[in-house]
Amino acid sequence: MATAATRDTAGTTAYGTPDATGDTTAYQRAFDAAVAADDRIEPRDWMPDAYRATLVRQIAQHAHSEIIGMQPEANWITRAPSLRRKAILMAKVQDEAGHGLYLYSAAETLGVSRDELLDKLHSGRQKYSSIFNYPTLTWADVGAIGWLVDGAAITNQVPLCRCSYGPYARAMVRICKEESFHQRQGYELLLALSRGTPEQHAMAQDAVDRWWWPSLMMFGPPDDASQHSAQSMAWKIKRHSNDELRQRFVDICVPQAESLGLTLPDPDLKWNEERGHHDFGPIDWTEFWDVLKGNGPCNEQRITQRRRAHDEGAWVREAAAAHAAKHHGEARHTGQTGAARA
Ligand code: FAQ
Repeated sequence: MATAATRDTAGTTAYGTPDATGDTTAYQRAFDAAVAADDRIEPRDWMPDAYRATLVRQIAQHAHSEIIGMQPEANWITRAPSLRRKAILMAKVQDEAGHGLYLYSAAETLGVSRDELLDKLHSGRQKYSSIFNYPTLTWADVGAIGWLVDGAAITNQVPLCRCSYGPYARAMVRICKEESFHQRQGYELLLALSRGTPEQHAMAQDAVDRWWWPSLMMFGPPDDASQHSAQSMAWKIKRHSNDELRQRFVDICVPQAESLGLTLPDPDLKWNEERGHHDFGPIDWTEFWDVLKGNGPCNEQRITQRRRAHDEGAWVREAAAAHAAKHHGEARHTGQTGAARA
């Protein structure tokens, strides 16, 4: 029978694997205690199967969102209005690819392969964020994505830096730093347009009008329809409910919209003194569930483009694997490690 968990020299807790009898009771107790104590669960620790499955589901969906999320903005790289804006946008889109890589790596620590996850994305068995199924019609949409979409992503993801699963939490620290940069770039872009010509101001307002409601949907269904929230919060994967984070985001955006000189497209938006929060109008959840079912304006386009990029990139992956194998063979032959070669 397994005994209590032990602490290693780095101060993390090691929970091992159940003994030959398969009895997991002691491990379950140690896992529960670690979660209660705000310890991190690490890849080699024992964890309940459902905890592992939930993490794979959420991290994979998050990773897929990052790489699919490159498409709407990449659409504007060749048409950015100046070299400065083009360089900034290229760096941002590249950052999103990097976020996808950190997250796929975090998912791999749970025993799934990247190929398997990509296959599930391409065959529609795993989701990506609803927000990326909306089109980027004008240059101002790049600003609205930075301000609102990255802003919503940060609001959701800062608490994930305290997620109970170590590799996910650590990936989120760096991602959040980069996302806050992205959010500011979107805000600055919209500010320039808002203070520009009447046509530019109108373009910025139109983009905010179109992206506001889908951004609120990014936080997921309302709490009473969120099937996973209660368990994910008990496991400290999620630290706040979907509605709590959505409310936080609305409260952050209202004064920022005022500074931008733009209006949020919600006639019901008003400060509620008693609650200490802004009230806001009803969200069209029919639209949200419809987008999740694949019927958003760009679902088809996004996944087709994603599959094409994957197929066309096959030779790059093969060449990289052959290169790595060759160097691995050389290192073995000469007895050099990677660090010694460098
Ligand atoms: N879109 O029970 P819940 C970004 C699904 S990153 C699509 O409440 P949960 C960076 C949900 O999966 C944006 N599906 O689920 C960037 C579940 O279905 P399932 C992505 C959604 O997991 C910026 C069902 O509905 N961020 O933007 C959505 O407890 C700019 C029931 O929902 C993350 O993924 C949705 N919006 O809470 C990149 C953050 N909402 O899986 C490029 C991490 C819900 O059973 C440019 N994820 N569903 O088939 C999370 O925090 C959570 O997974 C939630 C959903 C909050 C998204």
